[in-house]
Amino acid sequence: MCNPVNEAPRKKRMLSCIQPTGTPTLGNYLGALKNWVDLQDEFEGAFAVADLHAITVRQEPAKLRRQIAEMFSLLLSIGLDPEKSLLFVQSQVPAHTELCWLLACCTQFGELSRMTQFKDKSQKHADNINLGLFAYPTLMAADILLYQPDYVPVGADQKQHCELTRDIATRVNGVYGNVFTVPEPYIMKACARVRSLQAPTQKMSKSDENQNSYISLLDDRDTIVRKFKRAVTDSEASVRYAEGKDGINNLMEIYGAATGRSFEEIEREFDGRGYGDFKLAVGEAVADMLSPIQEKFATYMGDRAQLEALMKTGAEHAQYVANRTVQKLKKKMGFVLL
Ligand code: ATP
Ligand code: LTN
Repeated sequence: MCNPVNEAPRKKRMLSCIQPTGTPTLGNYLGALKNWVDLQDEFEGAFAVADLHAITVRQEPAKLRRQIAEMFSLLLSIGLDPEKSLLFVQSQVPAHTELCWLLACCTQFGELSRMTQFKDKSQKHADNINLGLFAYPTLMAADILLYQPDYVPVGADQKQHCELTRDIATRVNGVYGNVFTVPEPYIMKACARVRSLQAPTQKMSKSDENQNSYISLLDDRDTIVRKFKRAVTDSEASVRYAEGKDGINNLMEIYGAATGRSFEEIEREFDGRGYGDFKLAVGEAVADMLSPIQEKFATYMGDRAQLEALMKTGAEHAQYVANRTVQKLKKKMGFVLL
């Protein structure tokens, strides 16, 4: 038999990436990054800093360099373990740009023109509607397909790009024979939408002009407590989860995610107590959750040699896996391999 009884079934594979375009918020953490950590035992994971995607809008070189190091350090600090998962920087694995070209010739102009992110971003950056911005989803398809994942954990905003990846993979498989696993988007569990602290009907976003509306993962304790103290709530002064209480609902979700408590437990804990007490408790719980991450972050950022060594090992492992996929496709396409 080819599958002996004592052989564990292959773990499913999962891949996701994040752009180094700013310090992630509590929303990015609870909605995306924390899930990656939680899933890394169950899945064979690959996680990358998507720096090539970042230059689809103009970046200042010194700032980009710093943000790549920061994002890589943060991924390590939140608990992604290079012993368990592939962890790397996209631009350090040349196979991404190589596969992107091969896939570009299998992607239709019409398909890319329909992408809502392209429409939004070309409006926002009307002075720089470049080919990379248009081809962004093809590069993302390359990121994904190189590692043959079964699942891609993403937020709702990236679903359209994942659908396009599936279409490209299916097309290439149809034309050249089976090359790619066709991946599925992985819809993440609760706390997928952390709201703005100032406008709790909107999502918390790192590009919000009002800094009081979001918690950055690197905010210090005083800042975190102060931002929660100023969070918009309602005039009822009762901590309970209910329709129309967007501000309190948001704080309850955050407090629940930070402490592991259910809504009923939270309601009981704050029964008869005012919003002031509750906001302080939320601020402290979030600060307690983030402070070990921040300590590790400072250690990684303080040792550039170690950070670069981890990047190098990650890139080498990723390149090994990725090259196999590129070679397989090039051969099927008719290229002469050396
Ligand atoms: P920007 O604010 O600049 O538009 P962003 O904060 O929305 O960016 P992205 O870098 O586009 O963040 O997203 C990274 C990941 O974080 C995505 O998977 C996205 O779905 C998730 N995410 C972003 N904001 C939130 C939020 N408020 N709640 C839950 N998940 C979020
Ligand atoms: N476009 C994504 C980042 C991204 C990505 C990927 C996500 C780039 N390549 C591959 C999943 C898989 C974003 O902006 N959140």
